[in-house]
Amino acid sequence: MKSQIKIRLAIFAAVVFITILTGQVMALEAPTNPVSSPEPNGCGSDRTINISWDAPDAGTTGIEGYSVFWDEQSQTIPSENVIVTQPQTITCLGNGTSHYVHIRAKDEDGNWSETLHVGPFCIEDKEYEIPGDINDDEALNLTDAMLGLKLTAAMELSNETIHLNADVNKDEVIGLAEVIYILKRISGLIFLPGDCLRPEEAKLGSLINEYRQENDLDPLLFSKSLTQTAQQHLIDLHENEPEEGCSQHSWSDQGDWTSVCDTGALETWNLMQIKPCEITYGIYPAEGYEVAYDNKEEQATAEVAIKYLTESDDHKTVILQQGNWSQLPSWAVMGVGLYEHHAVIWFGTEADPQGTIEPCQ
Ligand SMILES: [Ca+2]
Ligand SMILES: [Ca+2]
Repeated sequence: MKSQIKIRLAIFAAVVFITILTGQVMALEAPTNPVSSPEPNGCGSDRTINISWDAPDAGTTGIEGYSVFWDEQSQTIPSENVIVTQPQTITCLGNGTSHYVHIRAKDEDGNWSETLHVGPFCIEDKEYEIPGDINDDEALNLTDAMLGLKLTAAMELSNETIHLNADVNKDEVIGLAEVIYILKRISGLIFLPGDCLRPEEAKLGSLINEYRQENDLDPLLFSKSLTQTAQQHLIDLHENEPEEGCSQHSWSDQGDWTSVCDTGALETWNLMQIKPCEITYGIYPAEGYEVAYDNKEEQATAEVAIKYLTESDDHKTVILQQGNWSQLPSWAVMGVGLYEHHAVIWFGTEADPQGTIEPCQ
């Protein structure tokens, strides 16, 4: 009898032990070995952060994906939403000394792991250089043109600083090319992305707002940062046509931004959404969302673009913020670009620190 009790106790103890052991195996540890470029704990002007990590050991169960969240706290637990399916993410950060990323994994049984915290990342303002600003006083005006003329004529200079980064045609000489550029720019003959809205762009923006109002939505402010993003994207699309298989939401490797070939995959969305941050050097750090029209045969117009965009379900759900888009906060601002064969509109949920953009004079 005693030996039977002993055996039962032994079996009971074994079951308890196995349960504890199984429980320990089941708990999903945090992801490990974060590798980032740039690395944390330094301060720099490189605001696009590429970070990868190792998946936690989930035994025979696979990892479904990861929730990733950035903020300026060191111990935040991200919400239970799979943001990326691969152990890698790229983001663009605004200025600040204590950005942290928080990453947790979800296995295919629906269990969420502990959280990996990485940081702090510190982003300092990169000095923005105005093309043609020969005396480097952060303004472009006739003083720069006069200085350029003096240099062209090899006249003697009186104590003026010459800023070699003002070279607009990259021939390592400050001369007539810069003078012509400066004069055209200050007389409104050359526009840079984000300067102003051209007539067809203003018209397309108004048509978007009319369409929203017909659908009981508020009209949106024309944002300088998002228009800068839209106009920059159009120049890129026009000069560097995306390769076959890459959509019109793609960006080339010919600019000061992260290139992306959009194939519709979740992972590439992220790289498009950070473009307002990359293009404005962090002034508009929030994400942006784009709809695009293109027609290789004809010059784009506001009338044709609005017809196409509002007759396509994929596009009108973005403009009217329906479907999955309704889960985001309401659109607060938009940016409009129309150039050659393309038109793009960007939407953002955050107000623009750069404010609104005016029609070109
Ligand atoms: Ca100047
Ligand atoms: Ca030059």
